[in-house]
Amino acid sequence: MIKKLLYNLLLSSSIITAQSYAPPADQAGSTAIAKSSSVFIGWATGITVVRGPQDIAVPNSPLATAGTPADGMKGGTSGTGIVSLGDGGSAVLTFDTPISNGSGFDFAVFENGFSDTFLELAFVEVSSDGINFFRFPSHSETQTTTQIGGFGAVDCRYINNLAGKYRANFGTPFDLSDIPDNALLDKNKITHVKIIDVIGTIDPLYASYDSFGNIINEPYSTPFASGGFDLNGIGVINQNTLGNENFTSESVTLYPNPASDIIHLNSKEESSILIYDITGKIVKDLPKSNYGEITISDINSGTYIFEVTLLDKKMVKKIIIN
Ligand SMILES: [Ca+2]
Ligand SMILES: [Ca+2]
Ligand SMILES: [Ca+2]
Repeated sequence: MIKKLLYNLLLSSSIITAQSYAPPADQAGSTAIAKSSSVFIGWATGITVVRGPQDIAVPNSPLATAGTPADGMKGGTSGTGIVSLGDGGSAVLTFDTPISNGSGFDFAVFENGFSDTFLELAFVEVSSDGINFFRFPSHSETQTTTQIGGFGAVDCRYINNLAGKYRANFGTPFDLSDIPDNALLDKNKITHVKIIDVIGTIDPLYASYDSFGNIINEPYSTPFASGGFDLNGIGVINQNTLGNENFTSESVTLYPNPASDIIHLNSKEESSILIYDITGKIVKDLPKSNYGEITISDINSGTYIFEVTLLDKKMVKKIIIN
């Protein structure tokens, strides 16, 4: 514990310039997840946006205007839409089927950065009641002595738990386990995710700070319609299907997870089942029948998506087979 504190102290001081975190998309050790990955089993179902000014330091600055709120939740479908938040602007995205804290990353945020170094960043907060929000502990190791200009470069290896760490079409993933436990937060029933633009100026008057008290230095100023964080969408990796009202009359559970050899299905109804691998390829196609258990001993170890259809409803669940 003390070691970790010391380590964090060292990281947050300007003496140490170690690049502590994952590198850009496509590089070894990156945590970036391609939008086309089949780990994404859902997308936000609603959004409200509060735009920030194009330049917070300019009196009566116009607000950012690029895109519409709906454009900021389309990551899964149209792919290219964005809503620009402006300096300090925010968006709250909602999820009809709650996000749950499954194994590893639980969701990923998409921005439209056009390169691995033009990175506009945002804080990420979650809520299970729409009222009490809890922020992912964020960290920026970027220097804070020279302002990064409007089209300046950020090294993503200095950045942790801030959305926008990766270029367009690669999600920055978040693991709900990183947020300290709190009685007002049910990590298995996340219904709201809030994205808050990091302003990026190093002027303490308007600066945004990470969880260690460091100013976060990123492209500033961005005094145009698309100023600030450009939200493209939030892809869901782990879902709380028990909260899915599609299944209130006939709730379905697949267990255990992780599993080996056999997975149990607790349904009295007939169902059909598709099992996809991580690339989206179907590895098992089981016709409609009454399944109490599914044999998986013939499937290689890895992460799979199970799609169970019964009574014309679909349930999708990520399962690790080992
Ligand atoms: Ca998790
Ligand atoms: Ca910004
Ligand atoms: Ca922007």
